[in-house]
Amino acid sequence: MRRVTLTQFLIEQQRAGRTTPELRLLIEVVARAVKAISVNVSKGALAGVLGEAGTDNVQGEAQKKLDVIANEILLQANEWGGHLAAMASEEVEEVHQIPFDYPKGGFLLLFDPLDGSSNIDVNISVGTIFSVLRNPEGDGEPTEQNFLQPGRDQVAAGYALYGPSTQLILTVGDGVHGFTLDREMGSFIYTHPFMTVPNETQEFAINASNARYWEPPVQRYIAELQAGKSGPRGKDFNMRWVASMVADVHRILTRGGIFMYPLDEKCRDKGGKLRLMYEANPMAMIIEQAGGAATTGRERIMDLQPTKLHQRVPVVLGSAAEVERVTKYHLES
Ligand code: AHM
Ligand code: MG
Repeated sequence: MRRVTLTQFLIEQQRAGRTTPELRLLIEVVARAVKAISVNVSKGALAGVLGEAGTDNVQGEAQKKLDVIANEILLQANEWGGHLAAMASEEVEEVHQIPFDYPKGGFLLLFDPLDGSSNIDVNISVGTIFSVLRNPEGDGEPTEQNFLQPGRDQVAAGYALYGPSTQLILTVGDGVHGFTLDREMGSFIYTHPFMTVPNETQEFAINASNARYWEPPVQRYIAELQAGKSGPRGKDFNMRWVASMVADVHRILTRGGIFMYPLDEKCRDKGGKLRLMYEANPMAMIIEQAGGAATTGRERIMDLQPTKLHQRVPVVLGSAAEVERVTKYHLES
């Protein structure tokens, strides 16, 4: 079998005019950081990287040691390459500026360094999610305002899944492509070309312990799925909830389904649970590029005009027919 590495894939994309040398470099540097995070995640207790860091992040959540390590790896890896104007991280309150002694480039990089961090200490899959925007023209250091662009303006998005194998899933707006880390060689190999979300599905992912807080359209939709063969859907549905968005979305990308973190009474004040810029937008781009759909239950995620860097939103994504049904139930109510 001809083994195509991530580097070769990106160079071929560049030759075909689908990416630029600057974006190629950016993705390669993110992939290098992902390899370093993967090494740390896989060492676990042997490297003393489990447990709490003893600090809170901007969201007021206790940071795990690996949250802090992954964040540092991504910031440091991406500072020097000359392809970025600035970065923003779920773990950092303010925009991260490029140190003055490095050249600057035209892109903005946003990331959730370690998604699903409640799973770290129990040795269950976690991930990294990233999104790339263009820095709007203008002088001076990028501000929060520069980042507040709708998801449809993303030039690339991706995630890494640190599971039994480490995978990198990527889109530059021309389909979704998956790579698997060859740990001995230290390179990502192109293993999953043009991934698509099957339209027909019998699987759903939601934190069912929040059922009593859900809004009526979500209650209705989930009740219909749970009614199985004898209910209005006429078939049985299965439920899975890893509680790592990356792992739950990856399952949907592989075998279809719907993932929901809807608005509920518990997260209403915050606007939702998941973050628009670091989680919802990049995952929405990947799912749409794979033929699926992504809404808040009411509107397309990638059409939202962000108002804050750390904004939270409800998320409904996956197989298009299911997402459309959930959205219809919301709009009817
Ligand atoms: P994190 O970025 O702090 O890890 O939080 C996001 C995670 C998602 O990966 C996952 O879908 C959700 O939070 C799990 O929430 P819950 O604790 O309700 O299961
Ligand atoms: Mg997260």
